Amino acid sequence: MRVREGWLIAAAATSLALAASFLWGAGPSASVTDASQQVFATPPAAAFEPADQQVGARASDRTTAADRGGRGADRKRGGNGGGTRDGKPRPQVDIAPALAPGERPNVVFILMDDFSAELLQQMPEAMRMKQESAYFTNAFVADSLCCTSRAVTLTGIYPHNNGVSTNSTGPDPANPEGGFPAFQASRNGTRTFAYSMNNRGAGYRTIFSGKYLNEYRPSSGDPAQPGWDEWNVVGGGGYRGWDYSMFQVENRAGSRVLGRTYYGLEDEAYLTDVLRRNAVDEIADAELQSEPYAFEIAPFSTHARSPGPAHYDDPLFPPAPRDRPANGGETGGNCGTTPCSLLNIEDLSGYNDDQLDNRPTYPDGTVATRWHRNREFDAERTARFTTYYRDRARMAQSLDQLLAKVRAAVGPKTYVVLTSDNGLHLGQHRLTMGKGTAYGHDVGVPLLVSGPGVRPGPRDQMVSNVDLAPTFETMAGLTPTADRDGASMLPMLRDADAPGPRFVFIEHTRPTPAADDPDNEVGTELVPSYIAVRSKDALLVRYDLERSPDAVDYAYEFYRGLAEPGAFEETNTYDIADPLVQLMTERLLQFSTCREAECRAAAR
Ligand SMILES: [Ca+2]
Ligand SMILES: [Ca+2]
Ligand SMILES: [Ca+2]
Ligand SMILES: [Ca+2]
Repeated sequence: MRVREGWLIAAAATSLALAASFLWGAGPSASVTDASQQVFATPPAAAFEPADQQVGARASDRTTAADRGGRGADRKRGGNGGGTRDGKPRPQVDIAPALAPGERPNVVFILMDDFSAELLQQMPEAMRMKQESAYFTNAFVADSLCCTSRAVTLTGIYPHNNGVSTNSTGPDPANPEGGFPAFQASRNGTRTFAYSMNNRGAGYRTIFSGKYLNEYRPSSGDPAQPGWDEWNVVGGGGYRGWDYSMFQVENRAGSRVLGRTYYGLEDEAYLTDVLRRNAVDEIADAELQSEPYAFEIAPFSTHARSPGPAHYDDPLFPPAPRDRPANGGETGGNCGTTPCSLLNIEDLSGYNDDQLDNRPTYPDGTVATRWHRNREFDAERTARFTTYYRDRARMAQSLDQLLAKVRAAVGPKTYVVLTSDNGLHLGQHRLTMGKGTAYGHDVGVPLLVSGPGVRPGPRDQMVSNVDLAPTFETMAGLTPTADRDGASMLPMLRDADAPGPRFVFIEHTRPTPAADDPDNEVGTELVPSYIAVRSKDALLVRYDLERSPDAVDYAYEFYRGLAEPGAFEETNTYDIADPLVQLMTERLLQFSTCREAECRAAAR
C-alpha cells in the first residue's frame, strides 16, 4: 500500500507563511475602516521564493512518503488549532481591504457534510473566523439531503430545474431521479460555478478536493469532469474515514484522465487530515500563480460512517484518533471549546418534542395522519444520541484544524466561505438520526464568509445554497449565467443592510430506498416529499402524503415565532384564514414551477 500526499516541501510552504505574515502584520489591512478607499499593496518580491523552485519541489515530491511534505509543512506552520498566523496578535480589522478595479480574488469554499449548526461553537478556529466574517443567521439549503444539496450548490439551480431530486439513481436507470447519474443526464457538469469561472473569460484555476456527488464512482482512466483543472476526489469509502481511494487528474498521452491513489488504515490516512494537507499544498501553490483560483474543499465530516467501520473500534461518527477519549470513556477526548461532558443532546431545541400537535392539517382543518412515529426516546436512547453528539464534536475538531491551516495559507485577496450541505437531527421532533425535513436542525446551516471588502458581522437576510454559485461568479467579476435560480450575496457581504431575499425555498423528494445510500437512515427515509417556504419567523410546509408519484395528498404544517432565541417548530398552527399562511402559500406556488428570475422574484 502506498500513501501519496504532501505535494510541496516544507521550506516552500514556510516561506509562503512568512509572506502571509508580512501582509497581515504590517500590510495595508492594519487599520482599514473604509473599503472603498483601499487597494492592495504588493508584497516585496523578496518575501516569496522564486516560483520555479516551488514548481520543481512540487513535481519531485509527488511520490514520497506521507510525512515529508504536507505533514511537515503543517507542523512548521503552527501546529493544530491555528491561532494567529505568526504568534503575534491579530490586527484590529473593521473590514478587509477591497480589491482594486479589475482585480480577481481567489475563492476557497469549504463545504462540510451533515454538519449541524450547534457544532460550530465547538470549533475554536471557526469562532475566530466568525469574528472576522460576515455570518448569516438565516442560511438554509434547498434540500437537506447530501446529493440534492450539493447539486444545487454547484449549479445555483433548484432541484426541479437541475434534475437531481435524490441521492440515488432510483428504479429506472434510463431516467435517474438523483445522484451523479441524474446530475450528468441533465448536463449539469457545464453549468457549475467552476465551469463558469474557468471558461467564461475570468480564467480561474479550479480545484476540487473531497466529496463530489453521491454515486460518482470513478475508475482510473476515466475522463476528468468538465470545469475542474485539478481534482482530488474521493471515490467510494470516504464515509469510513479510512480505506478509500482518491482520484486526481493526470495527463496521459495528451488526454486528461483520472489516476487513483489508495489510502489505508494508518492514523495519518484519516480523510479530513489528508484533505487538510492537500489543501495547504494546493493553496500554497495556487497563491503564487498569476491566475486566480477557486478551490472547493469538501470533507466527509461530520457525516456518519458508512457502511461499516474501517477499524473495529471506530464509533459511528469516527473522530481522528487524537481527538478520541483516551480509554474509551464517554466524556474524554477533544470537543473543542468546551469539555465533551458539557454536551448533552437533551439541551438541543426540540429534543423529544411531542409530535401529536405537529401533525399536518388539510385546508378544511382536518388533521392528517402523522408522518412519523411519536415515540419518546428513553434514557438509553438519549445517552446514545449524546454519545453521537460528542463524537460529532470530536470529528469537528479535525475540520477546525483544516480551517485553521486554510486560513493561515490564504492571502488577503482570497475569500474563505464555510458552510455545510445540510444539518442533522438526533432525537429532535422525536426523529431518530437523519435529515431531510424542512425543520431548522436539517435545513439551517452555518455560513461564514471572510475576504476582500467583506464587512464583518451578522446578516439576517434569508439566503440559500442556491445563492452560492452566483455569489462565486460575481466575486470573479462575472455576471451569473442566465440559468441560475439564485442571486449573488456579494452586496450583502459588503453592506450588512443591503436588501436581500425575504424567503428561502426547500424541496424534498422522498427517495426510492437504496441499500447503498449513505443517507438511508431511518430518520430520513420516513420524511414524505414536500415543498416549503421559510421566512425569518415562519415556516410553511406542504407535504404530499401519498407516496405514489401518480397521485397527491397535500397537507400542511405552519410554524411562526421561529426568530425567537431557542424557538423551534413546536406546534402546527396552520390555518388557511391566516393572512401570513395565504401570503406564504402564494410564494410556495410561485416557487413550485419557477425558473431563473421568477425564482429570485419569489424569494424577495
Ligand atoms: Ca450531507
Ligand atoms: Ca483554468
Ligand atoms: Ca405523490
Ligand atoms: Ca410538538
